[in-house]
Amino acid sequence: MTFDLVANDPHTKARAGVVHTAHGAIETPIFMPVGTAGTVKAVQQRDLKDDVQAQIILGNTYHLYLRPGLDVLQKAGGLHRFNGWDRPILTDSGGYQVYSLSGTRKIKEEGVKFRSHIDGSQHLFSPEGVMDIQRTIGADIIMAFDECTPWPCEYDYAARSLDMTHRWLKRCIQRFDSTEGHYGYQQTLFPIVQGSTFRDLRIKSAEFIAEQGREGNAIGGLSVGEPADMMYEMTELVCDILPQDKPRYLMGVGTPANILENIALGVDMFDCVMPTRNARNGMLFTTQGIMNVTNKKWETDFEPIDAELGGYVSTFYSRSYVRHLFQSKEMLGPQIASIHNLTFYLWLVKQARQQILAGTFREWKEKMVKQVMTRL
Ligand code: PRF
Repeated sequence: MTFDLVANDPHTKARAGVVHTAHGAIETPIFMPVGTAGTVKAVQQRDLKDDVQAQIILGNTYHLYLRPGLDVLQKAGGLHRFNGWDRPILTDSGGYQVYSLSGTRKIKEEGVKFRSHIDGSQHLFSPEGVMDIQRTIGADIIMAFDECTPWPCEYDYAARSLDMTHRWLKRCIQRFDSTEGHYGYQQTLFPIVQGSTFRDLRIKSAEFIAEQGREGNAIGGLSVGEPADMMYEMTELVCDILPQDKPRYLMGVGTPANILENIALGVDMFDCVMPTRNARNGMLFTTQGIMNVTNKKWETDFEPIDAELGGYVSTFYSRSYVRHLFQSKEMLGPQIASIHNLTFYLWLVKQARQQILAGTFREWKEKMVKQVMTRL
């Protein structure tokens, strides 16, 4: 994997770049739709490509390991072959899902013992094991095994957890660098900065991660309940330490405003369940603001969902019709809403990239943050 830094915005720390992977290029800043179980929920791969114009999607080690399991994935020839998505894929390590999803779990130096949320069976995720699993899944970008601390978090806990995450990273690197991909193409390992919302821990972690000299770096442990200003303070601090010439991935962020503010601080890659999860509840993100399409207000609004956005579903279906689909609990409602929201998120980062290239990002961002967060 390589990264070309194409432009630095003159007025903010925003950048435009291109990430090259074995499955093609990704223009940054980019948003990556979340495909937890090997599917971006309710959206076909064809629509992800043609309508949403997704360049890279996510998968989750935790879910894919439990179901369909490694045997199936290995026999399929990896996740790309299994789900038919031939563009880049990134897998998260389970260093987040194992804490949020599994019932009982025990964190030790060796790794994390947990019970499956599906059948209660017992498993151990170790740094080495998680590298091996992500080799079998075959994503282009794989993530280190970390502990995402909850927020708020005692300083002592955050400090001890961070040291363990750093020791785990060393074990991840050791395993990753002594193994090869199963399917004949290169994969790359991103380490993850932690340290909760403590400035000294974040600095220590960013310096440690930078020293590893990997091809890209991630920032974890944010957007876990802390105020947005605190998140921005941490991202800025960390981005100023991480190398300029490597992509920076902020994990699990966020609202359209969060994405624009973090782009301004030097983040290149984002993922979040928000556009798809909220779509399934009838929340639509549009160029003019946020609408709850289930509201009575839209009952006879026959305008398209978002004429300005363009794209097939957003201009073809009316607000009234989508509201009706949600009222009737029709499956097509969540499908249209998911495609629409993802199209909007990909549009937003593409616009951001163009504004960075044109040197007009700062003014545009100030206007857009207000506009896209307006409650319609
Ligand atoms: N670590 C990992 N995955 C994550 C996070 C993290 O800290 C977050 C935090 N927002 C989302 N996904 N491995």
